[in-house]
Amino acid sequence: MAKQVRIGLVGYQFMGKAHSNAYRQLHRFFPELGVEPVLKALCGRSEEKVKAAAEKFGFESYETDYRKLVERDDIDIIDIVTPGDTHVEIAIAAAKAGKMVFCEKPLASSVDKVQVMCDAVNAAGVRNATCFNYRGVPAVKLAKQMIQDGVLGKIYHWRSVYLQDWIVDPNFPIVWRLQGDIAGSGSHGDLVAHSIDLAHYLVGDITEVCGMMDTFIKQRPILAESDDRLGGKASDEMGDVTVDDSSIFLARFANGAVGTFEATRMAAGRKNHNKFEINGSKGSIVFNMERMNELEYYNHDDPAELKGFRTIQTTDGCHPYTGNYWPIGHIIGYEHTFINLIHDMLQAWESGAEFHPDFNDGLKCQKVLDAVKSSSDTRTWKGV
Ligand code: SOE
Repeated sequence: MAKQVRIGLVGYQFMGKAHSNAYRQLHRFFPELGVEPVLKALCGRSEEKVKAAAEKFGFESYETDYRKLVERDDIDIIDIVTPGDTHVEIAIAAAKAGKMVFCEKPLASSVDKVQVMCDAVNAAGVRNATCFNYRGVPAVKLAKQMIQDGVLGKIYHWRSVYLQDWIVDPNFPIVWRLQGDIAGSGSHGDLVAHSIDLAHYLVGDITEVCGMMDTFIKQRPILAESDDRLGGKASDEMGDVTVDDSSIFLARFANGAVGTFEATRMAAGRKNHNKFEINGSKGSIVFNMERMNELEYYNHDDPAELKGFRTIQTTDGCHPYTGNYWPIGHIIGYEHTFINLIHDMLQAWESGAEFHPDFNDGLKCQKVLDAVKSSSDTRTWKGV
Protein backbone atom coordinates (compact mmCIF):
# COMPACT_ATOMS: atom_id res chain seq x y z
CA MET A 1 0.00 0.00 0.00
CA ALA A 2 1.59 3.30 -1.06
CA LYS A 3 2.01 6.02 1.51
CA GLN A 4 -0.16 9.02 0.73
CA VAL A 5 1.25 12.54 0.42
CA ARG A 6 -1.50 15.14 0.58
CA ILE A 7 -1.22 18.12 -1.77
CA GLY A 8 -2.62 21.64 -1.36
CA LEU A 9 -2.13 23.53 -4.63
CA VAL A 10 -2.40 27.32 -4.81
CA GLY A 11 -3.22 28.47 -8.36
CA TYR A 12 -5.07 26.78 -11.19
CA GLN A 13 -4.04 28.25 -14.51
CA PHE A 14 -1.34 26.90 -16.84
CA MET A 15 1.04 25.70 -14.12
CA GLY A 16 -1.87 24.51 -11.97
CA LYS A 17 -2.85 22.25 -14.84
CA ALA A 18 0.74 21.00 -15.29
CA HIS A 19 1.29 20.28 -11.58
CA SER A 20 -2.07 18.67 -10.88
CA ASN A 21 -1.68 16.45 -13.95
CA ALA A 22 1.76 15.38 -12.69
CA TYR A 23 0.39 14.42 -9.25
CA ARG A 24 -2.41 12.45 -10.89
CA GLN A 25 -0.09 10.55 -13.24
CA LEU A 26 2.78 9.88 -10.87
CA HIS A 27 1.59 6.74 -9.11
CA ARG A 28 0.32 5.18 -12.34
CA PHE A 29 3.78 5.35 -13.92
CA PHE A 30 5.95 5.04 -10.80
CA PRO A 31 4.03 2.61 -8.52
CA GLU A 32 7.31 1.34 -7.01
CA LEU A 33 7.93 4.79 -5.53
CA GLY A 34 5.70 3.85 -2.63
CA VAL A 35 4.30 7.38 -2.40
CA GLU A 36 0.98 8.36 -3.90
CA PRO A 37 -0.01 12.03 -4.16
CA VAL A 38 -3.57 12.82 -3.14
CA LEU A 39 -5.11 16.01 -4.54
CA LYS A 40 -6.57 17.30 -1.28
CA ALA A 41 -7.38 20.94 -1.96
CA LEU A 42 -7.05 23.56 -4.67
CA CYS A 43 -6.88 27.22 -3.68
CA GLY A 44 -7.77 30.38 -5.60
CA ARG A 45 -9.46 33.70 -4.86
CA SER A 46 -12.52 33.35 -7.09
CA GLU A 47 -14.86 30.75 -5.61
CA GLU A 48 -16.61 30.11 -8.90
CA LYS A 49 -13.36 29.56 -10.80
CA VAL A 50 -11.52 27.56 -8.17
CA LYS A 51 -14.51 25.27 -7.64
CA ALA A 52 -14.71 24.56 -11.37
CA ALA A 53 -10.95 24.00 -11.59
CA ALA A 54 -10.97 21.69 -8.55
CA GLU A 55 -13.60 19.54 -10.23
CA LYS A 56 -11.75 19.56 -13.55
CA PHE A 57 -8.37 18.63 -12.04
CA GLY A 58 -9.79 16.10 -9.56
CA PHE A 59 -9.21 17.82 -6.18
CA GLU A 60 -11.25 16.63 -3.22
CA SER A 61 -11.98 20.18 -2.02
CA TYR A 62 -11.15 23.83 -2.54
CA GLU A 63 -10.27 26.92 -0.50
CA THR A 64 -10.48 30.60 -1.39
CA ASP A 65 -7.90 31.80 1.14
CA TYR A 66 -4.38 30.36 1.22
CA ARG A 67 -4.19 31.12 4.96
CA LYS A 68 -6.92 28.53 5.55
CA LEU A 69 -5.27 26.09 3.20
CA VAL A 70 -1.89 26.14 4.95
CA GLU A 71 -3.52 25.59 8.36
CA ARG A 72 -5.35 22.44 7.29
CA ASP A 73 -4.00 19.38 9.05
CA ASP A 74 -4.85 17.06 6.17
CA ILE A 75 -2.19 18.58 3.90
CA ASP A 76 1.54 17.76 3.74
CA ILE A 77 2.82 19.88 0.84
CA ILE A 78 1.81 23.37 -0.24
CA ASP A 79 2.53 23.79 -3.94
CA ILE A 80 2.59 27.42 -5.17
CA VAL A 81 1.86 28.06 -8.86
CA THR A 82 0.39 31.56 -8.62
CA PRO A 83 1.85 34.66 -10.35
CA GLY A 84 5.25 35.63 -8.94
CA ASP A 85 4.31 38.53 -6.65
CA THR A 86 2.32 36.21 -4.35
CA HIS A 87 4.98 33.56 -3.77
CA VAL A 88 6.70 35.16 -0.78
CA GLU A 89 3.69 35.54 1.51
CA ILE A 90 2.25 32.12 0.68
CA ALA A 91 5.61 30.39 1.16
CA ILE A 92 6.16 32.09 4.51
CA ALA A 93 2.67 31.14 5.74
CA ALA A 94 3.12 27.54 4.57
CA ALA A 95 6.52 27.23 6.25
CA LYS A 96 5.19 28.70 9.51
CA ALA A 97 2.39 26.13 9.39
CA GLY A 98 5.04 23.41 9.17
CA LYS A 99 4.30 22.35 5.61
CA MET A 100 6.77 21.39 2.92
CA VAL A 101 6.80 24.16 0.27
CA PHE A 102 7.14 23.54 -3.45
CA CYS A 103 7.16 26.71 -5.55
CA GLU A 104 7.28 27.64 -9.22
CA LYS A 105 10.25 29.52 -10.61
CA PRO A 106 11.36 32.25 -10.34
CA LEU A 107 10.78 32.10 -6.59
CA ALA A 108 10.40 35.89 -6.39
CA SER A 109 11.57 39.09 -8.08
CA SER A 110 14.75 39.90 -6.13
CA VAL A 111 17.45 38.29 -4.02
CA ASP A 112 16.07 40.02 -0.90
CA LYS A 113 12.64 38.48 -1.38
CA VAL A 114 13.97 35.03 -2.18
CA GLN A 115 16.24 35.27 0.87
CA VAL A 116 13.15 35.91 3.03
CA MET A 117 11.60 32.74 1.60
CA CYS A 118 14.77 30.75 2.32
CA ASP A 119 14.92 32.14 5.84
CA ALA A 120 11.30 31.13 6.44
CA VAL A 121 11.76 27.49 5.36
CA ASN A 122 15.08 27.25 7.21
CA ALA A 123 13.65 28.70 10.42
CA ALA A 124 10.69 26.33 10.27
CA GLY A 125 12.91 23.40 9.27
CA VAL A 126 10.54 22.39 6.49
CA ARG A 127 11.45 20.71 3.22
CA ASN A 128 11.38 22.91 0.15
CA ALA A 129 11.74 22.65 -3.61
CA THR A 130 11.79 24.94 -6.64
CA CYS A 131 10.08 23.84 -9.84
CA PHE A 132 12.90 23.96 -12.36
CA ASN A 133 11.10 21.28 -14.34
CA TYR A 134 13.69 20.84 -17.09
CA ARG A 135 15.85 18.93 -14.63
CA GLY A 136 13.20 16.25 -15.13
CA VAL A 137 14.00 15.74 -18.84
CA PRO A 138 15.63 12.32 -19.46
CA ALA A 139 18.23 13.85 -21.82
CA VAL A 140 19.16 16.49 -19.23
CA LYS A 141 19.61 13.86 -16.54
CA LEU A 142 21.67 11.78 -18.96
CA ALA A 143 23.79 14.89 -19.66
CA LYS A 144 24.33 15.25 -15.91
CA GLN A 145 25.45 11.61 -15.62
CA MET A 146 27.81 11.98 -18.59
CA ILE A 147 29.41 15.10 -17.12
CA GLN A 148 29.71 13.51 -13.68
CA ASP A 149 31.32 10.42 -15.24
CA GLY A 150 33.87 12.62 -17.01
CA VAL A 151 32.61 11.72 -20.50
CA LEU A 152 32.97 15.35 -21.65
CA GLY A 153 36.24 15.93 -19.78
CA LYS A 154 36.94 19.43 -18.56
CA ILE A 155 34.08 21.77 -19.40
CA TYR A 156 35.06 24.86 -21.42
CA HIS A 157 31.81 26.29 -22.78
CA TRP A 158 28.13 26.65 -21.90
CA ARG A 159 26.04 28.14 -24.70
CA SER A 160 22.28 28.48 -24.24
CA VAL A 161 19.40 30.07 -26.05
CA TYR A 162 15.85 30.02 -24.78
CA LEU A 163 13.69 31.34 -27.59
CA GLN A 164 9.93 31.76 -27.84
CA ASP A 165 7.67 33.94 -30.00
CA TRP A 166 4.34 34.17 -28.19
CA ILE A 167 4.52 37.97 -27.72
CA VAL A 168 5.80 38.91 -31.20
CA ASP A 169 2.36 40.33 -32.10
CA PRO A 170 2.33 43.95 -30.81
CA ASN A 171 -1.36 43.48 -30.04
CA PHE A 172 -0.68 40.64 -27.62
CA PRO A 173 -2.13 41.94 -24.33
CA ILE A 174 -0.26 42.72 -21.13
CA VAL A 175 -0.80 39.43 -19.30
CA TRP A 176 0.79 39.10 -15.86
CA ARG A 177 4.01 37.71 -17.34
CA LEU A 178 4.45 41.16 -18.97
CA GLN A 179 3.88 43.15 -15.77
CA GLY A 180 6.98 43.99 -13.76
CA ASP A 181 5.15 44.43 -10.45
CA ILE A 182 3.77 40.88 -10.72
CA ALA A 183 6.32 38.86 -12.69
CA GLY A 184 9.41 40.81 -11.64
CA SER A 185 10.86 40.58 -15.14
CA GLY A 186 10.06 39.23 -18.60
CA SER A 187 12.08 36.69 -20.55
CA HIS A 188 14.68 37.17 -17.82
CA GLY A 189 12.90 35.46 -14.90
CA ASP A 190 10.55 33.46 -17.11
CA LEU A 191 13.07 31.84 -19.44
CA VAL A 192 16.69 32.62 -18.68
CA ALA A 193 16.04 31.46 -15.09
CA HIS A 194 15.63 27.93 -16.51
CA SER A 195 18.92 28.19 -18.44
CA ILE A 196 20.74 29.51 -15.37
CA ASP A 197 19.46 26.61 -13.29
CA LEU A 198 20.48 24.08 -15.95
CA ALA A 199 23.92 25.70 -16.18
CA HIS A 200 24.30 25.53 -12.39
CA TYR A 201 23.17 21.90 -12.43
CA LEU A 202 25.37 20.78 -15.30
CA VAL A 203 28.42 23.06 -15.27
CA GLY A 204 28.63 24.68 -11.81
CA ASP A 205 28.40 28.02 -10.07
CA ILE A 206 28.35 31.27 -12.05
CA THR A 207 30.60 33.95 -10.56
CA GLU A 208 30.50 36.96 -12.91
CA VAL A 209 28.14 38.29 -15.59
CA CYS A 210 27.80 41.01 -18.21
CA GLY A 211 24.23 41.53 -19.37
CA MET A 212 22.01 43.36 -21.82
CA MET A 213 18.22 43.48 -21.37
CA ASP A 214 15.84 45.18 -23.80
CA THR A 215 12.15 45.89 -24.33
CA PHE A 216 11.22 46.31 -28.00
CA ILE A 217 7.48 46.89 -27.68
CA LYS A 218 6.93 49.39 -24.91
CA GLN A 219 3.13 49.66 -25.09
CA ARG A 220 0.54 46.96 -25.65
CA PRO A 221 -3.20 46.55 -25.13
CA ILE A 222 -4.29 46.12 -21.52
CA LEU A 223 -5.61 42.63 -20.77
CA ALA A 224 -9.41 42.22 -20.63
CA GLU A 225 -9.49 38.56 -19.57
CA SER A 226 -6.75 35.95 -19.18
CA ASP A 227 -6.83 32.35 -20.32
CA ASP A 228 -4.78 29.35 -19.14
CA ARG A 229 -2.59 29.27 -22.25
CA LEU A 230 -0.35 32.31 -21.49
CA GLY A 231 -2.65 34.74 -23.33
CA GLY A 232 -6.04 36.32 -23.08
CA LYS A 233 -8.41 38.88 -24.60
CA ALA A 234 -7.05 42.36 -25.30
CA SER A 235 -9.00 45.49 -24.34
CA ASP A 236 -9.06 48.72 -26.45
CA GLU A 237 -6.89 50.55 -23.94
CA MET A 238 -3.09 50.66 -24.18
CA GLY A 239 -0.66 50.32 -21.27
CA ASP A 240 3.07 50.23 -20.57
CA VAL A 241 5.06 47.02 -20.77
CA THR A 242 7.20 46.97 -17.65
CA VAL A 243 9.40 43.93 -18.32
CA ASP A 244 12.18 42.98 -20.73
CA ASP A 245 11.44 41.23 -24.02
CA SER A 246 14.99 39.96 -24.33
CA SER A 247 17.80 39.12 -21.91
CA ILE A 248 21.34 38.26 -23.01
CA PHE A 249 24.49 37.81 -20.96
CA LEU A 250 28.03 36.52 -20.81
CA ALA A 251 29.12 34.52 -17.78
CA ARG A 252 32.16 33.11 -16.06
CA PHE A 253 31.90 29.93 -13.98
CA ALA A 254 33.86 29.14 -10.82
CA ASN A 255 35.48 26.14 -12.54
CA GLY A 256 36.93 28.26 -15.35
CA ALA A 257 34.24 27.54 -17.94
CA VAL A 258 32.67 30.47 -19.80
CA GLY A 259 29.09 30.82 -20.97
CA THR A 260 26.66 32.74 -23.12
CA PHE A 261 22.95 32.97 -22.37
CA GLU A 262 20.19 34.41 -24.53
CA ALA A 263 16.46 34.42 -23.84
CA THR A 264 13.63 36.12 -25.64
CA ARG A 265 9.91 35.79 -26.27
CA MET A 266 10.33 37.74 -29.54
CA ALA A 267 12.10 35.15 -31.73
CA ALA A 268 9.55 34.63 -34.52
CA GLY A 269 9.25 30.95 -35.36
CA ARG A 270 10.79 29.67 -32.15
CA LYS A 271 8.21 28.08 -29.86
CA ASN A 272 9.90 26.52 -26.84
CA HIS A 273 13.46 26.48 -28.14
CA ASN A 274 15.21 25.82 -24.85
CA LYS A 275 18.60 24.77 -26.16
CA PHE A 276 22.08 24.37 -24.72
CA GLU A 277 25.43 23.16 -25.95
CA ILE A 278 28.28 22.15 -23.68
CA ASN A 279 31.81 21.74 -25.00
CA GLY A 280 34.44 19.88 -23.01
CA SER A 281 37.95 18.60 -23.59
CA LYS A 282 36.65 15.16 -24.62
CA GLY A 283 33.48 16.03 -26.48
CA SER A 284 30.26 18.01 -26.69
CA ILE A 285 26.54 17.60 -26.06
CA VAL A 286 23.57 19.52 -27.43
CA PHE A 287 20.03 19.53 -26.07
CA ASN A 288 16.95 21.24 -27.47
CA MET A 289 13.59 21.03 -25.67
CA GLU A 290 11.84 21.09 -29.05
CA ARG A 291 13.46 17.67 -29.61
CA MET A 292 13.41 16.67 -25.97
CA ASN A 293 13.67 12.92 -26.55
CA GLU A 294 17.13 13.32 -28.05
CA LEU A 295 20.62 14.27 -26.90
CA GLU A 296 23.33 15.01 -29.44
CA TYR A 297 26.79 13.79 -28.48
CA TYR A 298 30.16 14.28 -30.13
CA ASN A 299 33.02 12.11 -28.87
CA HIS A 300 36.41 13.63 -29.62
CA ASP A 301 38.03 10.21 -29.12
CA ASP A 302 36.08 8.50 -31.91
CA PRO A 303 38.23 7.22 -34.80
CA ALA A 304 38.85 10.08 -37.25
CA GLU A 305 36.77 8.49 -40.03
CA LEU A 306 33.77 8.08 -37.70
CA LYS A 307 33.89 11.47 -35.98
CA GLY A 308 30.64 13.41 -35.97
CA PHE A 309 27.66 14.23 -33.78
CA ARG A 310 25.42 11.26 -33.05
CA THR A 311 21.83 11.55 -31.89
CA ILE A 312 21.04 9.50 -28.81
CA GLN A 313 17.33 8.65 -28.62
CA THR A 314 16.77 8.94 -24.88
CA THR A 315 13.76 6.63 -24.96
CA ASP A 316 15.40 3.30 -24.37
CA GLY A 317 14.35 2.26 -20.90
CA CYS A 318 18.00 2.51 -19.84
CA HIS A 319 17.71 6.30 -19.97
CA PRO A 320 16.56 8.14 -16.85
CA TYR A 321 12.83 7.80 -16.09
CA THR A 322 12.01 6.19 -19.45
CA GLY A 323 11.67 2.60 -18.22
CA ASN A 324 8.56 3.73 -16.35
CA TYR A 325 6.76 5.02 -19.43
CA TRP A 326 6.50 3.36 -22.83
CA PRO A 327 8.29 0.68 -24.88
CA ILE A 328 11.56 1.73 -26.61
CA GLY A 329 11.16 4.70 -28.95
CA HIS A 330 7.75 5.78 -27.65
CA ILE A 331 8.43 9.37 -26.77
CA ILE A 332 7.39 11.52 -23.80
CA GLY A 333 6.54 15.24 -23.67
CA TYR A 334 6.52 18.51 -21.73
CA GLU A 335 4.12 17.29 -19.06
CA HIS A 336 6.46 14.41 -18.16
CA THR A 337 9.15 16.88 -17.04
CA PHE A 338 6.82 17.78 -14.14
CA ILE A 339 6.00 14.15 -13.35
CA ASN A 340 9.71 13.28 -13.29
CA LEU A 341 10.76 16.23 -11.15
CA ILE A 342 7.92 15.56 -8.70
CA HIS A 343 8.93 11.89 -8.68
CA ASP A 344 12.42 12.85 -7.52
CA MET A 345 11.04 15.35 -5.03
CA LEU A 346 8.70 12.81 -3.44
CA GLN A 347 11.33 10.08 -3.47
CA ALA A 348 13.49 12.40 -1.35
CA TRP A 349 10.46 13.36 0.78
CA GLU A 350 9.86 9.69 1.53
CA SER A 351 13.47 8.81 2.31
CA GLY A 352 14.37 12.09 4.01
CA ALA A 353 17.24 12.61 1.56
CA GLU A 354 18.38 16.04 0.45
CA PHE A 355 16.59 17.28 -2.66
CA HIS A 356 17.62 19.65 -5.42
CA PRO A 357 16.46 22.01 -6.86
CA ASP A 358 15.50 23.46 -3.47
CA PHE A 359 14.93 27.08 -2.39
CA ASN A 360 18.66 27.59 -2.13
CA ASP A 361 19.00 26.67 -5.82
CA GLY A 362 16.23 29.22 -6.48
CA LEU A 363 18.26 31.78 -4.53
CA LYS A 364 21.43 30.97 -6.47
CA CYS A 365 19.50 31.51 -9.69
CA GLN A 366 18.05 34.79 -8.41
CA LYS A 367 21.55 36.06 -7.54
CA VAL A 368 22.53 35.63 -11.18
CA LEU A 369 19.28 37.22 -12.41
CA ASP A 370 19.81 40.27 -10.18
CA ALA A 371 23.47 40.59 -11.17
CA VAL A 372 22.57 40.49 -14.87
CA LYS A 373 19.89 43.16 -14.35
CA SER A 374 22.32 45.37 -12.49
CA SER A 375 24.99 44.77 -15.15
CA SER A 376 22.54 45.70 -17.89
CA ASP A 377 21.45 48.86 -16.04
CA THR A 378 25.03 50.00 -15.42
CA ARG A 379 26.64 48.55 -18.56
CA THR A 380 29.38 46.91 -16.50
CA TRP A 381 30.45 43.39 -15.44
CA LYS A 382 29.00 42.31 -12.08
CA GLY A 383 30.07 39.69 -9.58
CA VAL A 384 27.36 37.24 -8.47
C1 SOE B 1 6.20 30.82 -20.90
O1 SOE B 1 7.25 31.56 -21.36
C2 SOE B 1 6.62 29.50 -20.27
O2 SOE B 1 5.45 28.77 -20.04
C3 SOE B 1 7.38 29.66 -18.96
O3 SOE B 1 6.64 30.36 -18.00
C4 SOE B 1 7.80 28.31 -18.44
O4 SOE B 1 8.55 28.40 -17.27
C5 SOE B 1 8.61 27.59 -19.53
O5 SOE B 1 8.95 26.32 -19.09
C6 SOE B 1 7.84 27.48 -20.80
O6 SOE B 1 7.42 28.78 -21.19
